[in-house]
Amino acid sequence: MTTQTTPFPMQLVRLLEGHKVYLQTHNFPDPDAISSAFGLQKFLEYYGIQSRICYVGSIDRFNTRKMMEAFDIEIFSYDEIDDMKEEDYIVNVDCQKPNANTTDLPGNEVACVDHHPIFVETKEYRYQDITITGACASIVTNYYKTMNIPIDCKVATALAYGIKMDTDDLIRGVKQLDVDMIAYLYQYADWNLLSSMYNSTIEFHDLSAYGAAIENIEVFDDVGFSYIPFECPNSLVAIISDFILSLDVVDVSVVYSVNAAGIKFSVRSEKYGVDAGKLVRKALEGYGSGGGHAAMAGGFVGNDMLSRFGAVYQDKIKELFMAALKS
Ligand SMILES: [Mn+2]
Repeated sequence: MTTQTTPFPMQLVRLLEGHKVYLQTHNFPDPDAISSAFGLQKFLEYYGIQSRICYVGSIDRFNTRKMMEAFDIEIFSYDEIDDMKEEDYIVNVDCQKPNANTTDLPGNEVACVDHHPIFVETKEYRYQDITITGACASIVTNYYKTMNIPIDCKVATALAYGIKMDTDDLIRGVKQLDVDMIAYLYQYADWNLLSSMYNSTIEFHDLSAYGAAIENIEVFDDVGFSYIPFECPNSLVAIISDFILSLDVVDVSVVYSVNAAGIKFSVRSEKYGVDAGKLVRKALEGYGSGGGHAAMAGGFVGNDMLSRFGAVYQDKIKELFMAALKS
């Protein structure tokens, strides 16, 4: 006797059928989060399920905003949504609840499609596809391949962009699935459109943040610390952390910006044995929150806790990270 099993992605379709669906990305969504949600939205649409993509925070990068236009993506800030009800279904995309970067919205989080490690506190989802890959967009691409359904050119291009961005062009945290999915998308995507996404990626006013980071850099062993002492978008802090990591003498970078609400951290590691996610979590324990992948992670310390850092917060931050590295 053979048993007929429902292919995994179809279980998500069945779960969502008949419900009002929101696809919620992590706060301040990046290209991987947006492309994954967009890919999933079109996948569900193929099976007759309508959904809205939403996020909390802002879309503060030029290249991320450029995606909306290039790929015809419609995405809503939660501020623009006033009719979400408790019975509405939410799919967490490129994030998990409860995590500091995933705001708890009124709807019911029934499903999760993500590539971040599972936290102890991760909520039980009715549908949970958490696969450790370089990009969440790879998981979503695989849904099309598994079900062998057509993929629109703009969707394919957006997914390829998400994979390329989150894996730093297939070198950061990359897994076989990422490489396979880029190969799969190649035939459907518009590679000229994709390459145009790489033109003009730095905005003129970003230069002041780069300038501050260069001025404030200090290197201890192979750990590069730097900070931007003024308001700076989260995504730019992340890009500057990548930039500091690219220095020959730096294998672990800790970059933070001082914003109105507190200090936002972006941590990178290319050092064997140093897991960026665990490092930031440990360093900020008791002060704030942090987490992420082995290669890239983020953290936050709110203003209420800042007083405990003393007059020279830069020194305390160095001390916390160096201690966490040594333990
Ligand atoms: Mn991602």
